[in-house]
Amino acid sequence: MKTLIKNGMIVTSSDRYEADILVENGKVVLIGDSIKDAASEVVDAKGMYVLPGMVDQHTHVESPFGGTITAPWHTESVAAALGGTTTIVDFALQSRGESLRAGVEQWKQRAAGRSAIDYGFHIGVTDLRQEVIEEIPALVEEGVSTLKLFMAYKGDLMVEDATLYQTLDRAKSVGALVMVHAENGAIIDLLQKKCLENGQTEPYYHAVSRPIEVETEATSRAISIAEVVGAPLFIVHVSGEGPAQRIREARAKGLPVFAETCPHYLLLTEEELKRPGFEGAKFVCSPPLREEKHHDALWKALQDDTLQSIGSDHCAFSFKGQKELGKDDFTKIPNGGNGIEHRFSLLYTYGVAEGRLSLEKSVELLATNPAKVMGLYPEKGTIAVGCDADLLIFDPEAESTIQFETSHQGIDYDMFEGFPLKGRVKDVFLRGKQIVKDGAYIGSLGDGRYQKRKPYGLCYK
Ligand code: DUC
Ligand code: ZN
Ligand code: ZN
Repeated sequence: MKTLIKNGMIVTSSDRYEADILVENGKVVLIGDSIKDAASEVVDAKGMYVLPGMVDQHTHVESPFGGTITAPWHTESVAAALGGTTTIVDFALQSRGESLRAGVEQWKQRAAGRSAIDYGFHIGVTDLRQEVIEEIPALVEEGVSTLKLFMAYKGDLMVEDATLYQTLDRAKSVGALVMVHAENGAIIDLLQKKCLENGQTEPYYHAVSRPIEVETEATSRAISIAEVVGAPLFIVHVSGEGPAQRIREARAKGLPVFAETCPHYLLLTEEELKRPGFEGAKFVCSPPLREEKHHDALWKALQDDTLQSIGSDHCAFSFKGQKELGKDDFTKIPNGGNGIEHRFSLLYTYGVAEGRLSLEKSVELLATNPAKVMGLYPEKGTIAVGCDADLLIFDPEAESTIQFETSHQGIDYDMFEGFPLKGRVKDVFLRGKQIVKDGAYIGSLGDGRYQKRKPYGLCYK
């Protein structure tokens, strides 16, 4: 099956030009002017941007977390597809007492035959024993080339500094990249207890008990430990100025430190947590939303390459029955929000259309760099002859507003409710197969394939 996409404006992280794209057997086989191929199905992209399928390196789909489970593959992968994302790297989690491999196997089984888009897995390490350390090389061979450690969630997911050191050391020897959730779990634990002792149980105290200084400190500590080991490091979900500045300084020293932020840290503030009627719980995620002044700091950090990518940290719980678990105690509210569906459109609207980022830069942040850092490049993350035909046709003229009723994520609210959007994801191709047509999902669950990821990616540079 051949497909010819004609007359579109192709935009990659480095180029912008009008050309036709010929797709065959799931790959881009030719890019050029006025391509003629009688055997092809023709799609006219006149007046549209043709972009690489977006890569979201930070999702939690159908994941046990905070005493409940996030929204499932069959809804979240379709929502991602409709938003122009063709590959996610999802967080598998090790259970205490179990192997890393068992965690990855569980996640593979859940996704198999139920994903609309391609997927890979990180493994979240929670229980590092000697035999677990010894699993790392085999996992890298299987394409799980990133590990995540939590410096927060004392008594549950949190690991000690020695564990971080040991993991970095073993990972480095086989080209795996360690990712950290950088917040000081011990101090958060103290501050949470203090709030509860004072009767401060509402969602806003989630933010009070996790001030940005605990993130700044843990970011600094993780960077120092990685420096001692001589290993690269990836810092997830950077929420504001302090941690961004520590990362900037590390990179200026030449350290291989990489980092992301997320749409909610760029566009929402901690004021949301004060919504009446426990509605603030919808905005409880970790690190917490910050004061508005941090938005500018994060846009600047994206512009000056302190942060290399924007992941959604999609970790979606419904308000009813899930967020409500913390009705009388904010520490019991499951941490996480949504973003898998509208990540690209939000960044196009508030980044590109508002003049903060060029379209090329946003492709870099949402597709090319995630693919590079996650070891998926060049098959994913760009448009070039030989790469996977993961393509997104984007209509820059359309306008809409985010509404829970018209969103596809499997939860009962949307954190970005009421946000106006510019542009629209019109068509999406996954390895040459059209899965979104004129804004409607036409693919099948099971189109998505597991992606074996290469070690290191961008970190090699
Ligand atoms: N960390 C994440 O990366 N996602 C959800 C919650 C969290 O703490
Ligand atoms: Zn985290
Ligand atoms: Zn996350």
